[in-house]
Amino acid sequence: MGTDFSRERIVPLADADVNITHELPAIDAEELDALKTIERRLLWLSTQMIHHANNVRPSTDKAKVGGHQASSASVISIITALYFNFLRAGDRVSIKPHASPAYHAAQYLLGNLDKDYLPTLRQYKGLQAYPSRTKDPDPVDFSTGSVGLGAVAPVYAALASKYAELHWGEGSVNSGRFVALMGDAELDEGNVWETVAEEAIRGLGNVIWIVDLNRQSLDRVIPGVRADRLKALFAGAGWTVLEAKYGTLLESAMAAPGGSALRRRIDEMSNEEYQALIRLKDGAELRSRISAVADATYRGDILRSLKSTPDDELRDLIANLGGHDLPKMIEVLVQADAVDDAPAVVFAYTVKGFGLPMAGDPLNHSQLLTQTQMDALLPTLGDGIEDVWAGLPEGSPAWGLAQQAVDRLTETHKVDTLFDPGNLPAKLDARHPDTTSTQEALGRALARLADIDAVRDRLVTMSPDVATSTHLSGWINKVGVFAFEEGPEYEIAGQRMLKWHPTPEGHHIELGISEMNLFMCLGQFGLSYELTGQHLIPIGTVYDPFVCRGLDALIYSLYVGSKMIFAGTPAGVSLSPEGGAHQSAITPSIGMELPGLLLYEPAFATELEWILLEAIKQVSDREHGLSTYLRLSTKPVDQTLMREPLERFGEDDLRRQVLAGGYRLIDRTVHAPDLPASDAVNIFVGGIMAPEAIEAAQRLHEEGVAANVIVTTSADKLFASLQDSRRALLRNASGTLDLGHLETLIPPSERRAPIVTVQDGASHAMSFLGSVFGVPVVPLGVDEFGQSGTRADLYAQTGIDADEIVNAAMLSLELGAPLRA
Ligand SMILES: Cc1ncc(C[n+]2csc(CCOP(=O)(O)OP(=O)(O)O)c2C)c(N)n1
Ligand SMILES: [Mg+2]
Repeated sequence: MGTDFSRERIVPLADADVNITHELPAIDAEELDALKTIERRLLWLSTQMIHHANNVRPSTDKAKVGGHQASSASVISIITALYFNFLRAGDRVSIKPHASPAYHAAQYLLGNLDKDYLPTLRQYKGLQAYPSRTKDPDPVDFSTGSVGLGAVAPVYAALASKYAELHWGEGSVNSGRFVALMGDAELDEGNVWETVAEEAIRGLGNVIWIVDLNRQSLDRVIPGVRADRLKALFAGAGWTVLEAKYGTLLESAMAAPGGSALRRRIDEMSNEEYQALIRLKDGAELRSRISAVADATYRGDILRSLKSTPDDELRDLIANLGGHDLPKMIEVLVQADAVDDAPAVVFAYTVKGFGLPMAGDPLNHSQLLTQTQMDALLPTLGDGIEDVWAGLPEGSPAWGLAQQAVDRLTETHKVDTLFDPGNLPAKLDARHPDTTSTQEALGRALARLADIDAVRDRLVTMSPDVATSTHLSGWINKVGVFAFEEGPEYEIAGQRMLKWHPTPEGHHIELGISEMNLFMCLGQFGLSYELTGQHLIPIGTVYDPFVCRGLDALIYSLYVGSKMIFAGTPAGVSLSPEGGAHQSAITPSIGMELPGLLLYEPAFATELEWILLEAIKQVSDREHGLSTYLRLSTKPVDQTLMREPLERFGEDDLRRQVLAGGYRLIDRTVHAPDLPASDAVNIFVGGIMAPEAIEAAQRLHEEGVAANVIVTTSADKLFASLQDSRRALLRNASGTLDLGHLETLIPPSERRAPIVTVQDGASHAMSFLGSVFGVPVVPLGVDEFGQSGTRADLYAQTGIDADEIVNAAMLSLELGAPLRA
């Protein structure tokens, strides 16, 4: 099993010596017996849940149901130790995806899950395939499923908890320790290491990771030396590394005469050899294989250490790993808990499928026991039960232990601090110059919010090393940078002087350049209300093209129901000379298509302010509110272009329209009343391309074409309101045909007009607009990988400048001619 790492090498780092001064827990024989009864019942129930779903429940569509008996079996002892001994109220736990049946079985024994749910694994509205905080019937703290993501989520939740405690004092949160039980192959995912190495979490003491080190993934037994390398990586990143390698039985054999040879032999053998050995049924053969070493003294010592173990007990001895040994697991968890100046990781050595006939089989990941095997298992695991779904017999010692766990886990510390959007000003009215960008406007809007105590209080910004280049300096100067302890103050000379002074009172979290970490952190801060009781409103900034680098974490965060705000900036090709690698094209679709997320792409500072205030309101509505993605730009835009529509509509109405997805900035009936409606064109323009669309419309008017310019602040909202009304029609045949906000944007008299869409993003994103009215659409946008250049160069190259908009309008009229004839 690879070379053993001595404690000395793993634990004491320069500054992280684990000084364990507390008493290790003494578990008496009675308690251990009761725990073992629970362990057996959990193994039975989780195996039975999967068996029932696959082999008993009628299959209606002949599809594979699936479930992972071996993965669950691997962590039964760890889950027993956690829920029936270690955990207490306020602890938040992430459970590896494939152990969902084991988790639900534990919740059943703790009275948090109705018995009726046990036969519903992977059934519609039943127990979900992987733990889900939004869909499972019992309480799940962290959803898992995409390996690696659920594993790191508790780290950022722990950071949110610590942030809240440092701002509002000890006892201000209802959360305790943050624990992740993860599969060892999850450590293959890069996002795990991005988190492990993240400076912002260094010193976070309330995090415990437990790695289920069964040395098997989906396809294979993982090569042996890996575990050592992994431990060294954690230690190098400042984590405290602990292990539960051997169980108490094996440890006492290793302490007996000849025992050091036995330890050496097991330590040095490959994972593959170890897995093969523990699958041997014949004890005599196992003895001869384990002692098959060339050196006679070495061989003699191994045999001596095993002398008192009869053949029929030898396999249990050799397979007695720490992760299946309750006293060992409880001991190591208490040690991990004592580490309060660094995250702790426990390597719990296990056998995949432990306790089942498939234990250690290299191909057991998706294996299922047969009915015959289940029948044979029941007498050994079922403790005489007749009902396969039976819980613990009332009054039994195991039942008593479960009741104690229920008492320990019952939350009594209530914290409920939801931000009241009534604290928001009706408007921000930050002072913006006549020409400014939406990115600068965000910076100024946040700096205004920093002056309002009740709002600043709940806001926390975060950025992966791009805070200054996304214009957060003004905000940071007012609210400070967050750190667990006060750091030195220095100034950064830049566009404007930036004070960089980390303190526990700061409101900006600076992350390393990891967009994964940004979206994981945003996601968990966006659940702080649910996980800690303290409502935090996270606002992130990230270069728009790099939203894609954190995309999986963004999707995860939305999947788990987080409510956050972020700005992707600068977006598109408008950052011009900064080049192709920094240009984003497909992000509008990401913003439009992800559930739970609203995409806004404003053109003007005033729009940005309204949208930001709305976004804060949205995240304060924990039931129905959505997250908001602001796709922004560094392009300077003439703000006076918005004056006329502001006057025409009045502030309230224009604001309503901006939030609903768009407004008519150029209205042919106002700006070209004499031109015939029969030849009208509707130009839908995404945010910052408004000036080009306005110029094109003016030229079209001169050429006798009645063009409208609809500034599309949110193609997402336009599509969503259309979808809502279509869905209502589909589901309730008596509804009326309604185009959502498009109903008022395009009056019936203009619905035959062809459409041009233009956006500093992929042309496809807004092209759906043609189908709404059944008219031709000529979509303009960024459909190629870019290069450096002036804005004019790049707009001309990609075909989104005023010339191309005029051409596209003429083409659309031609295409639409037969329709109008
Ligand atoms: C991101 C992602 N990639 C691939 C998978 C498919 N997958 C499911 S489990 C698994 C192996 C997991 O091994 P490990 O974490 O060691 O868990 P074990 O089953 O051994 O408990 C893989 C590759 C997944 N769920 N998520
Ligand atoms: Mg594994």
